[in-house]
This record gives sequence, structure tokens and C-alpha cells, in this order.
Amino acid sequence: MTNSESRKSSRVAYERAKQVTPGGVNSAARAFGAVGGHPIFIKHAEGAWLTDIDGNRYIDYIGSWGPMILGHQHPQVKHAIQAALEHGTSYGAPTEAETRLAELIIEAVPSVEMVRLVSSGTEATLSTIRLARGATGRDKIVKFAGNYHGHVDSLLVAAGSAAATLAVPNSPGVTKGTSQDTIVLEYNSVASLQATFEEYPNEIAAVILEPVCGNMGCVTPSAEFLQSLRALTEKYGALLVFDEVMCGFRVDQGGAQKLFGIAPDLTVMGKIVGGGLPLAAFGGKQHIMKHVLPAGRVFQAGTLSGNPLATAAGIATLEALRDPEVYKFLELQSAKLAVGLAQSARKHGVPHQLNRVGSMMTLFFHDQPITNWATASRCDTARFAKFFWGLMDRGVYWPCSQFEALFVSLAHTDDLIAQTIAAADEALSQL
Ligand code: HOZ
Repeated sequence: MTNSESRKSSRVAYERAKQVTPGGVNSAARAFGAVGGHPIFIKHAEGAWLTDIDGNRYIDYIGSWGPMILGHQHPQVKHAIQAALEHGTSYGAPTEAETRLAELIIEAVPSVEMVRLVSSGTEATLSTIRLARGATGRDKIVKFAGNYHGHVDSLLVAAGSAAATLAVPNSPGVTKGTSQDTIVLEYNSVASLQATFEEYPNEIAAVILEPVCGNMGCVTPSAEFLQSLRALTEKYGALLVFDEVMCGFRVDQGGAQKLFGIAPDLTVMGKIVGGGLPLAAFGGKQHIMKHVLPAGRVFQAGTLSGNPLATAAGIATLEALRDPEVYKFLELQSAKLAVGLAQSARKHGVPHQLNRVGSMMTLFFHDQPITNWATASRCDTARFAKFFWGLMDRGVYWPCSQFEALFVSLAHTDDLIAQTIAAADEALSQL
């Protein structure tokens, strides 16, 4: 058992950080803002374990918010980064490794024929939106409440993740002008999608969504919703954009589009594709991607794009993921965890829903199905916070918000899953 006293160095580090960094963190999602207390400061990560600066050890279910699908310090990834480091850290000029990573992405992700590498998911999304508008000559973008696409101004409307957690779904600083062409609909609502296309038949450039949503907790699309998205965008000449930053290479080697058999026009990728280093990508059909500068005229550039260390980590990770056993193992471990969590919640009479796709999942504190932001936002967040600290005290590092998914990695052995279920059982018994 740990407790707040055993996290004293983190508390001191947090107070110090707050003097020089807004809220003491470099990304709002890390602030523990919805669960109270202070974040733990990390010293070391290995396999499925995190060690904080007080020396406490935690089984990690965040995995850097998704990238660490192979576990921390996976030997292949580590060696690839070390080997790349021998040749320098940044050139601002092309390398063959960038082409190799693009080839691996194209090989894995069914709809992607051409790729541009960038440095973060936000950058990939904003470039994709600009491309969709440039390629179609239209302005309007449809997005779904509770979906989060990075901190792109025009998409910070009814946004999920930290925006939902910290109650700023529409951020101050986003002008009316910037967001006036953003239409927000409810996830999984075919009727509102249909009505929107009927209202704006020639104005919608793209519909963007997380095809497995992780940013309002894990929420899955219905088959009807996915089919309507594809059929309606095709009918009205809009582009379908899958934001697979979280679910790409996660729910399947080919992402949600492979799992569900729906081909989007453009795909946004991040997290796993960079193997834990700052790298993201966007890609799609050649005739659309060829609008990107310098092949076309839609501006896109970046000094650190395709950075050699990040590219090496991405290649090593995607190569490891070519082994189909990886996804079988992730499914097995994740199913065990999900069953264990749900059984404990039932045993202790805690109203809950367990949503899961492969190694992404959320235990929601609500008794009704969670299918969109309207239902997710009704969850008992106070109860979640108590559960969260119950797990932390028992050495399990869980997403610090009801509106985030957890991630299982290859390093989550049977033993660790069993320890986690035991910790969750105790925590649930005390709610
Ligand atoms: N996109 C991550 C999961 N919602 C959060 C990462 C962050 O904002 O720091």
C-alpha cells in the first residue's frame, strides 16, 4: 500500500513545477485535475512498471497515453534509438528511414497509400483538416461531441480528453471565426448526421471522428453509424477522416479501419506510430495526399518532421507489431482484465459499464450503456476519483479521468493482470 505521505517528493516537485509551468504540468491531461491531489512525478519506466521519484512502483495502464504498446524500454525499440543516435539527432533533410516508416504504415493501414510524417497528433490533425478543406474547396467540418483531436483551434469545440475532464470543452481563445465552420454532432447518431448533410449538401469538407473513441472514455461506434458515415460522405462528396491517433496500431495492426472494414479517405496517426518518441503522421489516398506541398499547394512543413530518433523508434515498433501473436496476446490479457473488473464491480454492487475494444477499455461508473458524450458525461465522476486513488494506493497507475481509456501492453503478464484485479476488487469494495 502507498498513501499520500509516501508520495511526498512528488508533492514537493509539483509545488516547485507550479512556480514555473502553468498548473505544474506540460499537458493538462496529466494534472489529476478531476481526481484531486497532485500528479506523481516519474523517475523510471520499464516493461509495465512506472517508478515515481519517491520510489513507489505502479503497474502502468496509461503507457504514455497509448504509445507504449510493447511496454516501456522494449529492447528492439531501445536498440533502434541507440543505433540512430550514433548518426546524429536531427538533419532537417530527408532520410531513407522516413520512407521505410511510410512503407510500414502503408503496408499495415488499408486505406493509406501515401503518408506525411509530423511531430504530434495535434499537428497531424490540423494538417489533415487543412488538406481536407484544400482538396475539396469546402469549409465545414463535422466532428462529434466528446471526441478529441488534439488542441486544434477549429476542433476545440465540445472536445473530449482533458478539455472534458477540466470542463473547458470550448476553450477560451478559440474565436467564433475559427469555430464557425465546425458542426458538432452526437457520436453514434445516424439521424443527426443525415440531417446535417441534407442541410449543407455542398459545404462539408470532412467528417472527422475517433473510430474507436478513447477521449470520453472508451466508446465504440455502432455498425450502422460507421456504414452511414461512409455512405453519406461519399454521397455528398465530403471526405471521411479517421483520427486513429489512439486506436491506430492498437485495436488491430491496421487500426479500427481494418477491424471494422471501413476505409476512410484520410487517416490521422500518432502515439504508437512514433514508438514513444514525438512522431505522428497523416495519410490517405494518393489523389488527396498529392494536394500536400510540395506535390500540391496545401501548405505543410516542420523542422523536426521525420526526426531520425523518432523514426527509428516508430520503425522498430511497427516491425514488432507485424507479429500476429501480439494482438492475440493483447486481446487475451485485456479480456481477462475486463472480465475481472466487471465481476468485482458486480460483486460489490457498483453500477458500472465496461466498454472495450482490444487493449483499450474504460470502466464507467454508470448503469446505462455509454454510447456518446451525453451518456458518458452522466457518469459518477466522484466515485471514479475514489476508485482512482484506491488503485493508486495499491500500486496501479490508472487514467486520472473517467473520460480517458486505459491501455494494456505486451508487458502486462498474467501475474500483473491478476494483481490489478485484486487491487481493483479492494478499491471497489470501499466505494
Ligand atoms: N491524448 C491523450 C489522451 N486523451 C492525452 C495526452 C495529453 O493530452 O497529454
